[in-house]
Amino acid sequence: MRFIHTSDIHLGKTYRNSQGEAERYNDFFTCLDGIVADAVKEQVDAVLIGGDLFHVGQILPKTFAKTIAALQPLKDAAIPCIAIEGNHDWIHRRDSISWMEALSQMGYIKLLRPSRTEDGGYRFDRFDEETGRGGHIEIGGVNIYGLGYIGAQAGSHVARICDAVTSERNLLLFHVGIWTFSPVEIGNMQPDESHPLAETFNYVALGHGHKPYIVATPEGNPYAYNPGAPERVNFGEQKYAKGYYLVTVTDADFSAEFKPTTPRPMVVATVNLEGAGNVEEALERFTAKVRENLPEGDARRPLLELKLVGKVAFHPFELGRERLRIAIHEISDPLHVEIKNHLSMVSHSGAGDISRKSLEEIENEVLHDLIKTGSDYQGREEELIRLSIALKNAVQKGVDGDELLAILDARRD
Ligand SMILES: [Mn+2]
Repeated sequence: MRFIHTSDIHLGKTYRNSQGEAERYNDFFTCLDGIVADAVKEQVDAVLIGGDLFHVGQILPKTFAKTIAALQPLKDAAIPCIAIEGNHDWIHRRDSISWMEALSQMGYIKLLRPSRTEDGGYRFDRFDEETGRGGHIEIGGVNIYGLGYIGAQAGSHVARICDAVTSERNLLLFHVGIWTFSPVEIGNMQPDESHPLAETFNYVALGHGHKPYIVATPEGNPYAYNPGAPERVNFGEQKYAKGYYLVTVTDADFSAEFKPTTPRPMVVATVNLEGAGNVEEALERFTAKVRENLPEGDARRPLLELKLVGKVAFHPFELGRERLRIAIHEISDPLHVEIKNHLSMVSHSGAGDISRKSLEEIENEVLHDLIKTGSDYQGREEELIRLSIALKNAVQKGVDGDELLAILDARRD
């Protein structure tokens, strides 16, 4: 029995209101197309998706149509695609059917989701092809159980999950991160909480963190595999290995081979303009730094995130976004650029005393003054400033409402 284990495809993700919006939107489908083509070529027995097939719960109709087109070759080749919901696919409205459920009812995926018993236990009902529902399916002698995303308390559910499984040669699809491996802030569990899964499951197919990793028991037996996102979803993922696992099962042995994918080039660079005397000099240094960071040997237009730091002798506002964009386009043709201007100005106040105030410091002071005028907020200024800035950064990146709510939820007691 052989299967592909992938996760966190994030279909529907793009940079809104960016000139590269349409091309970036297609990247994630191209990535899925490649994995599907490999599955058909390798004639695997199943494709497993560990959650976050979609970037948001409410997708555009065209995203749904393109997903069906991407999954069609699997359906034609009779390769079952088994999926769970991630935090990004979660739909909160109980009265409407989710896109994932629709895909399952239409036979494009087999969406696994457990039921709960009255006393809080788990029940994995056999998957029903007619309704497209269930929590367990057997393929080639491997018992596949699907759990999806169960939130921040995942670790405390492990015993109940294992109690619900009595079969042999078991695999669990679980959208959760393991601390020490996963840089995701929300929805992780401790390794100690996770290790007991190895007693019931031969292979835990993880999703959630976009960086690949393998978790082993304290005795050194690997049992949980996170393939990461096969495309670079967010800035910060430029150094992660990108790919999926091709897993071969022989008796009770699950052997996972990491197969690399080809994500779009992503560059994150800090440009230090310390001491630049005027805007022309700063632009020259900026252009040189960008040039040396541009990827080579890849014809695809890169994604750039550039952070400007240092004390300069002119007003940082002179280096506006448009001016920087023009400078970049003289040497490169990026698909999308994000610029973080953290420049501060050398100011001469008093008798030769050089003091500086960065944009960040000014922002902090303004927020501090605003927040402390509310008596309910007094004493919590630092926490609320951090939250405000996290939300501002997220809004500037164009993240969706669901993710903004997740940032707020994570800070809530
Ligand atoms: Mn994800």
